[in-house]
Amino acid sequence: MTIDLKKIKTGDRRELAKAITLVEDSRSDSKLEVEKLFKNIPIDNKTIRIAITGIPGSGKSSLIEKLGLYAIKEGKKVAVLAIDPSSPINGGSILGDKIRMEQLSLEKNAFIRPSPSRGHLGGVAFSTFETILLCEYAGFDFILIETIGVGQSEFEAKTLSDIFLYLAGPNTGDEIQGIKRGILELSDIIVVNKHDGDSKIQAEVTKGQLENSLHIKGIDNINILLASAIKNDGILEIYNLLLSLSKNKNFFENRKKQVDNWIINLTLHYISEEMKNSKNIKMRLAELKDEIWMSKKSSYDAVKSIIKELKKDI
Ligand SMILES: Nc1nc2c(ncn2[C@@H]2O[C@H](COP(=O)(O)OP(=O)(O)OP(=O)(O)O)[C@@H](O)[C@H]2O)c(=O)[nH]1
Ligand SMILES: [Mg+2]
Repeated sequence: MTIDLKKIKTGDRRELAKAITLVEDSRSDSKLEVEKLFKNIPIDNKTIRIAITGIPGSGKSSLIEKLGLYAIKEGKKVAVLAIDPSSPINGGSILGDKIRMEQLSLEKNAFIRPSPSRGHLGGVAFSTFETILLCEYAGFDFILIETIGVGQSEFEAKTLSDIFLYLAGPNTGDEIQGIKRGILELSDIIVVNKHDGDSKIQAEVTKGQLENSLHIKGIDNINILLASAIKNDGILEIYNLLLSLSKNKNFFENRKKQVDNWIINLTLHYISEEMKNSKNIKMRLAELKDEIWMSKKSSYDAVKSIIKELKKDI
């Protein structure tokens, strides 16, 4: 599969989708194509990458749709991506089916891409990063990444984004108890959604509880806002806050970290592929297994010897 970058640059969606499929494909001949592709894709630092996480049902997709529509009105081009860590393991996608976003998907300045339906373990993060770069190359400047709170996906999303938004529901203290350790602290913005109808007061209570729980931890630099995605309430405030946070002085430092992370993940991927495909290592492993089994070698010595073999190969 060859990709025509000029087509992507001039707004050809099918070509962009083709390139993303290639990036998600772990076969080594695809990786060679991807390698060629990224020789010609510059890194664009004029965009904003926002990760949105929160427990299932808190309204992430609903909020993303409204934020996306607002950003388009403000002249942005919006890409919505999903990270779903369940997909590489079971070949399915929890999130993929759920990000329908009917209104947003009708917009010509929106591009919605469900999570990779297959992929390599540990590769979701770097293939998503490459997808971000491709979308930016295609002119999308407002990148929204939805992730569910499974496995390491929020932490991966953090390494891919400039701004981390945690979306809470008005679910009383139970939800706060249940939030994975460290997630609130990673956030730049916390939004308590469903600030409407019967849950309006509860959303305000939740906001107060979140403020308290952060205050107790000595954290006072996280913005907590109320919103109603359904009623399109509070979207303007969130949008403005996102824009002002993106002008933060740490922006470039954070972007450099994102690239570092990409390179490290890519390197690990290449090393593991090299190991899987190397006949020498397979042979050496077979010998070592016996030696360890008979206590002639320690496992650590075996690892060193595999690394030596790998160095020869590379
Ligand atoms: N009352 C109210 N309901 C909302 C609001 N936002 C979303 N919902 C409802 O909450 C449910 C879940 O919304 P989604 O946007 O799919 O939530 P999600 O967080 O993306 O869910 P998952 O992708 O399953 O994790 C839907 O029934 C929405 O209609 C809101 O602001 N107010
Ligand atoms: Mg969703």
